[in-house]
Amino acid sequence: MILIRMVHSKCRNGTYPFTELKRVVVTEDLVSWNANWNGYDPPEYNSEVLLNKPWADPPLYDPKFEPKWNELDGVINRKSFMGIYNIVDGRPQNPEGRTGIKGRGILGKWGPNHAADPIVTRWKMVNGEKEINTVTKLPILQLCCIQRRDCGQWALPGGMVDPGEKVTETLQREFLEEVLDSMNASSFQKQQDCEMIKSFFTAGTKIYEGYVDDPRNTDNSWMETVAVNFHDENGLQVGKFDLKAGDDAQNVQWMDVDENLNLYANHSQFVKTVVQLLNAHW
Ligand code: RP5
Repeated sequence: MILIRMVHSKCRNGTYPFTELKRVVVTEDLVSWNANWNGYDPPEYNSEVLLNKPWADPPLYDPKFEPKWNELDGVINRKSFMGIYNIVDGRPQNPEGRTGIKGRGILGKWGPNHAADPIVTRWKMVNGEKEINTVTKLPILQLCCIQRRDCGQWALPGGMVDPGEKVTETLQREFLEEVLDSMNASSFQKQQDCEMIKSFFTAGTKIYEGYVDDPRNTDNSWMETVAVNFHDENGLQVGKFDLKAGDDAQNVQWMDVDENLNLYANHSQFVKTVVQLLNAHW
């Protein structure tokens, strides 16, 4: 598994997703909370969509809301992969630094919001052989990705870990919901395919766990993920399926992977690690 160190950029500057609210401009040298910035006072945004939703935290001012920060809080995981995060004025502080907006934006949880991302890959084939790139002489990897319905960007078919759910369950569930449209599909409902999928998703390689540079992050709420590679070496398992978008996806495809890959948040970084691991063309 790799350690990705980066200064977040997708959750800095510009407007907050689905709003016209402008983030305070935070230059790279001022991202760290250790960088002195007297008078840093970004606007606050808490989406109304979150009010009274069973999957979202109550507002911080709700006297009945007594979260256990940095702990497993009942079935809600408020621990961060990034270590112990600070609580400042009663609010969790983004461990990667300033984002130019406070509140929790459109994220359900204050502090870490845990997701899981399956990185499902197969080789690109031509006439029954792996297709080789003529310049690098390396085989071309294909990645299963979805086009997100909320912003139209291509992304890994990940999703939130439900309270109490194991990450391994989330990885398979999200893939089925978003990519094979498990609610409506008929082709793979045969018993043997169900068993194949189950066993395919037991053999993954963990690629990353930690902070996601997600455009929805704020100073007080942020995304974290566990990204796991599931590679179909011979294309006879999940690689054989025609993909069908469902749930949050508006489109889905096996996408050829190379250095031009441009996915949502910092998903491309996770995929680059898989490319190196499998010695594929980039
Ligand atoms: C990203 O948001 C994660 O890496 C994951 O892909 C996704 C989960 O959020 P939803 O797709 O459920 O909105 O930060």
